Amino acid sequence: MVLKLGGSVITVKEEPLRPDGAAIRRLAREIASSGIRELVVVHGGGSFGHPLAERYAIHEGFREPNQLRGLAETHLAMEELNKLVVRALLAEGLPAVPLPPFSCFITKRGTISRAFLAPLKAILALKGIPVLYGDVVMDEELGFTILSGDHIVAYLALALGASRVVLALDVDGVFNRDPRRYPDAMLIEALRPEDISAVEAGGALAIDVTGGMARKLQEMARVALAGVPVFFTSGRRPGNLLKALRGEKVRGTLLKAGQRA
Ligand code: IP8
Repeated sequence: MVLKLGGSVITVKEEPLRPDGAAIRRLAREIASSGIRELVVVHGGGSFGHPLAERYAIHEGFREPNQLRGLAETHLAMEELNKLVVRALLAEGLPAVPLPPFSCFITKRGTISRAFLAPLKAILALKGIPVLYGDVVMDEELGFTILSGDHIVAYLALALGASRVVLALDVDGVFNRDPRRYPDAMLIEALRPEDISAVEAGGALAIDVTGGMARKLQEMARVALAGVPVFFTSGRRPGNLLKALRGEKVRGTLLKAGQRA
């Protein structure tokens, strides 16, 4: 299984470099209680990765030498956050092992073009839990760029033949409108990858997603189309992740090929 811990769940979004220690510890506890051990964890950047990446325009690629400093600082900040996540998992007795994406992926215009998965597979073979994260990466055309945790999740789910993917977000799942702006937004409990392409083509299903969620859905549609179900739930509501990992019923969105919409 591949699990993503959203950056806005494990950090305080409004304050640069501020982790949400309580959330990190609780999520680590829920992972431990789930009993699932064949697992890859990927976490997002939240207030550790994004402000620095933005300040140095890392996602736009190399333009001037000072950006290299930003590349280093963004990576170091992500390593700090990764350290907190790994330590919390270790504290729960889980065999978590940090794995820096900067050292095992190369992208081409932001899409993973080369991957060195031998260390990850070796960790899994020893029943360890690799813990990756959205990171800076070297890019074949741009020089460098940002590799999102979502892209890593999709890539690994397909490359490893995952049985399922769980995303712990700061919202309950996929809504028909942005729930932060519209209190009447409705949660979509079941979604097919075909519905997402229909949305992009201006189709009938009313999903008004913007920014982060739109990109997330595109990444996860690829996964679902390959037959790997993806479940979105809130990592902010205590107990949700535990239930989702156990496959128990919990509020969220199931993105799966072939089901009824
Ligand atoms: O939060 C981005 O990862 P995400 C990480 O999964 C950085 O999009 C370094 C900004």
